Amino acid sequence: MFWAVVAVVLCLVAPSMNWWFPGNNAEAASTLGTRIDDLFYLILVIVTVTFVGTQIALGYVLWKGADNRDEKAHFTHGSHSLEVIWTIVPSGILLFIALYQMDVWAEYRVISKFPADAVAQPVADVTARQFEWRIRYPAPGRKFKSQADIRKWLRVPEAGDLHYPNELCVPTTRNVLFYLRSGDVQHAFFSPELRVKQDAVPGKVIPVWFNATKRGEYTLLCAELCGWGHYKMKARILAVPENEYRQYLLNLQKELADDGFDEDAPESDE
Ligand SMILES: [Cu+2]
Repeated sequence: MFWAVVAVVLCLVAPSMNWWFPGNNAEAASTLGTRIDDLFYLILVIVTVTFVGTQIALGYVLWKGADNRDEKAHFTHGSHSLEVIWTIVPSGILLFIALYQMDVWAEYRVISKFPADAVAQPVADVTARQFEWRIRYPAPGRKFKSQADIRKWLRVPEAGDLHYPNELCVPTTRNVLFYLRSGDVQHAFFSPELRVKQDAVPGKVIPVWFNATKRGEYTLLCAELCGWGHYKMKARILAVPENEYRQYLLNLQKELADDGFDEDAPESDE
């Protein structure tokens, strides 16, 4: 009884103590993340009902058996019909979960199911390498050049693109898409609060989208052991309102154009 009470109390207080899912009050900070969490909770409910049910059944059998000291225990090699039942029922549950999650999976991974506005205008190109994240944005007010070639996964860096390491800035409440690639070995782009996780595979350019619902600074980690400096691949994702996002790009442009030599010298545009 003690452990059962501890378990229930822990489950109740965990979200507010930040012992549960990453994010404020254990809430996902992206639209799709919320649906991924819903899938998790569905599975959690199924597992909990099964676990509690079997434990109660076990307790009942032990309780009843302890009372009955006269009768000899019944020994059996198994029951064919029971075996059939406990194979078919879990198979049915697994099949149900597999079908039920297909929409979320498709929206998460299949580019033809991505939001069209995100696909039309990728915000960044993210390259993982030992041991950092290299972010490239199109120059403010510009789209990535080879827009028409996106489906062929061909995009060519342009003069004027903005490059910055270990910080990805995106606008909030908008579907944003970036392309993920690796410069060397396999890495994995992981943002726990946004529930975004995608391997960066050498030779592949992989589109990833999300919609950050709240302003915030979110963790970006490498989730694939990629070498001695793997631990150094902690970066961040800044989600800010649209106007601040534009200002961020303008500031970055200014910063990159600054040679840092003489503050009074006139700045060139490119
Ligand atoms: Cu890595």
